[in-house]
Amino acid sequence: MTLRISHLHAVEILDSRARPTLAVTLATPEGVQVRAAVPAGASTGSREAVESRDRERDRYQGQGVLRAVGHVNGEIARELVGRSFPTAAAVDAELIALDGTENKTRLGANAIVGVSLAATRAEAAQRGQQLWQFLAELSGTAPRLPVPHFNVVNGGAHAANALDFQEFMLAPLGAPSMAEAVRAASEVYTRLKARLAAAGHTVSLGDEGGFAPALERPEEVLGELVAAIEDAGYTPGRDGVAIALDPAANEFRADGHYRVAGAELSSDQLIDRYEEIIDRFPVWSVEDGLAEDDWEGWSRLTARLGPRAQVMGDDIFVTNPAILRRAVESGIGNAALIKVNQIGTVSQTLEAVRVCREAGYRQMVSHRSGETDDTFIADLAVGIGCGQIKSGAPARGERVAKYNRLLEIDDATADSLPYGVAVR
Ligand code: 2PG
Ligand code: MG
Repeated sequence: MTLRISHLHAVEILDSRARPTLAVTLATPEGVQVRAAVPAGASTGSREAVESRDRERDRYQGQGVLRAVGHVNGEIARELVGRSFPTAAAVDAELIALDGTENKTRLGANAIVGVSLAATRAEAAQRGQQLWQFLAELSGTAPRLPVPHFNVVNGGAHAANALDFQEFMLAPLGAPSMAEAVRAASEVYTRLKARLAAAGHTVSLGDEGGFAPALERPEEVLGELVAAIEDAGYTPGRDGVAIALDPAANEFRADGHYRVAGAELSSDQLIDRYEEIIDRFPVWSVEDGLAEDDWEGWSRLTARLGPRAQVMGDDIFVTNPAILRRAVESGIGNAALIKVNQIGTVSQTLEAVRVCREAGYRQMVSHRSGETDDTFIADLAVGIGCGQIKSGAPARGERVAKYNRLLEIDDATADSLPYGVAVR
């Protein structure tokens, strides 16, 4: 099979946070037409592939992406249109070579990832396969429906409240199916809203569709979550609905300390705090518990929490195969968040997944806080068979688009795919 590109075009559109991003369309002479839209983060790791922003102050406060759009429609289209590639991975290799920088700074990671996502979709369509089936073949894994992790309370860089921890997620580990997981999340979300409103809190939403109450201490939020799970008739814990945290500690690290609810904590004091939290609440996964530059802290974090919980790296690993290899050697973390736009191409993302798999690290596919209607990550999660995804709350169109795609994959496969976290 060859992938011939007859048309490639980018346009500046908006993401869910009113910031510009790109949509890319790609067509082949055989009549395949696909589209991909690019997400963007707010709490980013310093070693992520670098997106291109116009920096023209009088236009979108400098956040425009017309230069990235121009790169797709100019240099990249000139290079790719009219050519045949053996695979979408060969298109990725071409993009990486054309950019020529370590972090995709020249053409922009947002331009490159848009083309990479579109090329992957096009190859799947050309082969007459569902995207998840094609990705499963590429990564050599048995497809699986992932446990969705619903971010129902937002703090940190995703909300204007005083909560330092960024994400409090519901993880229906004990649900019998994708449909029941979505149902549990919706029911708990509704109960949580009622509880917060009854306690006099605002029920306005953060960037990922979770509530953003004026609570400060993470333990207070966890107490509300456990109560809401029970109110909705579910069992808090791994047999029912568990909880996952993404404190995103980069964002509250200052002068070698961590600031949590007004207290200044050392790495070890923060690890103590996580241990107490895991003792008291059904928290099964902690992402970015410490900052990306605190590797020594991370090795103690992994040793102490690892036997009891998933120790997930996001900003520290940035879906980068080389960084992941170093982390594996140093025993940092036992799971990795997977975000295509952190590394910038689908093939490098699949390489990061391979590194994790070989090392016995679990993976969770993730959205970004700035999203679109694109559902690529739902298929990616099914295809790589990792059994975990996070895509925000069970509310707001750009978040539920991914969960709805998972429900449709489940239906289309007549419940034949297993549901649940992959045993590594
Ligand atoms: C995270 C992500 C997604 P952002 O930290 O895991 O939830 O946030 O996209 O802002 O980096
Ligand atoms: Mg994170």
